[in-house]
Amino acid sequence: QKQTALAAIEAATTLDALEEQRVGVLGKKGWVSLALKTLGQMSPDERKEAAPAIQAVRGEVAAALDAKKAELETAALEAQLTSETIDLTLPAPDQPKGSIHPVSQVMDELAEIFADLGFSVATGPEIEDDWHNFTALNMDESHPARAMHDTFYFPDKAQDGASMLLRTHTSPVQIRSLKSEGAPIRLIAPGRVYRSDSDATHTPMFHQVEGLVVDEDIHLGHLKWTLETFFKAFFEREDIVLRLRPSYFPFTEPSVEVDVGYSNEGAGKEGGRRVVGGHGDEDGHDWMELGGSGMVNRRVLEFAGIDADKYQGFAFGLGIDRIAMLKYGMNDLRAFFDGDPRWLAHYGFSP
Ligand code: FA5
Repeated sequence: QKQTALAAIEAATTLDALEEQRVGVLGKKGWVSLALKTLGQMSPDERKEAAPAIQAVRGEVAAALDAKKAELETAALEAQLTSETIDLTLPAPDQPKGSIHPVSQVMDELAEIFADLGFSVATGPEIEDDWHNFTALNMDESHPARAMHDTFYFPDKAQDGASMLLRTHTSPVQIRSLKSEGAPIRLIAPGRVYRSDSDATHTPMFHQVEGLVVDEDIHLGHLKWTLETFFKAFFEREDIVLRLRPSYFPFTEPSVEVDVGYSNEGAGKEGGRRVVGGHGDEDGHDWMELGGSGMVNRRVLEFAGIDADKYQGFAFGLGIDRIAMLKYGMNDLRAFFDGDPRWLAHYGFSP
């Protein structure tokens, strides 16, 4: 029996088979264990002889089991190491990668261009009070322009009684920066703004970049040059033309709407950069309204504590999402904020 067991142990090729042998020999019902139990019925003389013999067999089998177990474990480890070898010459599997959202990309691009023109970047709170968003921008409580902003108000007033809202434009940053830094000043203020509004070119949350220059002897020519220089750099095209249309904002006087025109002759051949909201005209231009601007109303300078006899300024507010649509050829603004990974994979920028 011992020889059979030792042979079986030697022949075992897996740890499971080895365990089966151990149970068969040394387990509760294994034959060595059963033999040990018979000792009780033996006479003392018989027992004296049998006991060491059984123990010897037990020891021999146990030693064989241990040796084989160690051998099989080493073999298993070696097999594992061989199978897990890393082949450095194989191409790496594709990992899903994040990308930079077109809005973030455009914000970076425009901050860089304006930095070259000497503009610093300012920020302000998205939860704003009524005074900074409207009143100080020359829109008092009864001003009809307030109604045009489709404002999200908070139901509760602030401790000081102020009505709180989600800012409807980046223009309140003009007031905050003028109050904290005074004149002269030259800044842009990119950020999120909110209006209850939604279609292909309007979303309830969107992005604007405010621009503000206040200094002595600033005039409309400075505004036009700045916007033209910015858009040529941003669109990387010399044939960009600006159209400043007379308009009205309570916080600028005079006020102009900024349309960007780009030649649609070339656009057709190059595969086109026509965008929803653009409209062509006879001299071969497509136009897209990108923002509002004008000379800062002296009432606004006064609200911000600036000497309006000494200083003048210009300001503009551009829709960042719209200029992104125009540059990168997207046609539905709502897709910007759906978070669809396929859209991001297509339009996103590699980090
Ligand atoms: C303003 O918000 C003014 N604060 C701009 C301004 C600043 C004028 C400084 C003068 C001086 P307006 O409401 O027109 O103006 O918005 C400016 C631009 O934001 C629009 O031309 C458009 O490009 C963009 N815009 C407006 N509403 C939305 C919207 N719901 N979704 C996406 N873009 C929008």
